[in-house]
Amino acid sequence: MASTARNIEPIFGCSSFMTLQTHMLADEHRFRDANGALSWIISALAISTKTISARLKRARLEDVLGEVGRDNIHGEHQQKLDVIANDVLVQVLRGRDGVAVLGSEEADDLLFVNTRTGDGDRYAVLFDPLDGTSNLDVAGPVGTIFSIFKTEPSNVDCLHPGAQQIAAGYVLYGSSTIFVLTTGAGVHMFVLDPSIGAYIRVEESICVPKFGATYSINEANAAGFPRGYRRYLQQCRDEGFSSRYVGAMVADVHRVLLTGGIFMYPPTQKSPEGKLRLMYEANPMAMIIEQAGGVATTGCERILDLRPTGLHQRVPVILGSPDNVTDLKECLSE
Ligand code: P6P
Repeated sequence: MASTARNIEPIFGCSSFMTLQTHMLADEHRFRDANGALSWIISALAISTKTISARLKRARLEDVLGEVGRDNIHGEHQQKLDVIANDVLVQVLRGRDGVAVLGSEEADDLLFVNTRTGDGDRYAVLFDPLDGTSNLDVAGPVGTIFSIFKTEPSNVDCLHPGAQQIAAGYVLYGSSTIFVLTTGAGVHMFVLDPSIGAYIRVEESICVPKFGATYSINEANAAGFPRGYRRYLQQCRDEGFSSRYVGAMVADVHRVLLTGGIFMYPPTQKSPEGKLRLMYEANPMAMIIEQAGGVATTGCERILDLRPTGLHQRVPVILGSPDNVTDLKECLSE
């Protein structure tokens, strides 16, 4: 008696149940010479960020909030969780064969972990292990940002323009833990299901809305902004925009990715070059926003075209919907 195939209920409300791991295995086929090294690195980022997410949720219970008592290379007070997140990422990533070089916001210099030449591709992984840590003590959102380049161990600086990134993304530790990834073929979003310990794909090929009536900027620095920014902000207020600013780039840019609008960190009196770092904040977020159809610029040039001068170089950052960035650039050019 032939059984009739009954309708199988969608799992997690998704008709095609896909984890981050199965997404990467399927994605590999796009790379002719894929040998799994990139998937193995994304897998390392997955297990690392699951570990970080768990530590964050227990931070106050385990008394790991607050400062370590020393500053990083940027003169910023290192938080205990900055160091914990950095150490988790370094320990897991250095164990993956394809990783040749690591660069972290929390480390002065590049870390060469596997200079063996010969078989297989080699990658540099640059990251901000925990971005927005001033939010930690008040249980606000924070994130991990990563940028992946192909490289040769012999190429000492590993500092390439962002347009050469092979992959980029971030993990937002907020009301849920969200992994957003691009490998150059669109932007895809995964949500951590703690009950099974897996990142489940919930959206593919995300597109930034063409326009959004929300701007995100630290207006406390307005006195030091170039005049065109102040003119644009007044225009937004006159047009009834909402202002949303969390103080964690991952959270503020994630809002732009999903609902449109514009995120800006302009030059300020305190940071004339801008505050955000090119290699592990601006570049990866620029790849994500451009892959989703948005615009990523310093106000003068495309972020992904910049030729880096150092691992911790700072740049002005504008990430947003095409129409919003066009309006801002008109104000900047007046
Ligand atoms: P401010 C966090 O310290 C960070 O690097 C980004 O995540 C965030 O967008 C920015 O700095 C916030 O800086 O000066 O507004 O506190």
